[in-house]
Amino acid sequence: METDLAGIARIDPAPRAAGGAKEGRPGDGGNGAGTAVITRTKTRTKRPNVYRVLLLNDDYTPMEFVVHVLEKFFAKNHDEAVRIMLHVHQHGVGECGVFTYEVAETKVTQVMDLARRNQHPLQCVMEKK
Ligand code: TYC
Repeated sequence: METDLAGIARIDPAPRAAGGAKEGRPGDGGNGAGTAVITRTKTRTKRPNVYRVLLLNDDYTPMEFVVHVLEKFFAKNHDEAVRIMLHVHQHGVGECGVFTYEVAETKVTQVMDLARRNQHPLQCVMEKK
């Protein structure tokens, strides 16, 4: 038996019965092909596409505002929010979390909206992991 790329098993033609009967399985059209499709039982494990949401440093956004953003939209406790904010402040960029595409997009929009409404230049971006 061979297996093609789609994982569909092919059952090779059954040997003719002794005596040389022409027909194969019932319903195979009588051409002797003897094909069948079996369903896959093995689970295909594909990891979902995930995206990192990142904060970028700038010179003007107040530290307290960034901490607030991390608590409000990324469910960080105060100590963790301060740690991430300081990481961004010192290294230029830092990760707020990892999400599926739609959730990451929503987080970015929420952060950018709040920053704009408060006239801070804070930038939040997403990148495929
Ligand atoms: N660098 C800013 C300051 O000194 C603080 C800051 C931290 C801004 C993180 C943005 O993503 C940021 N006020």
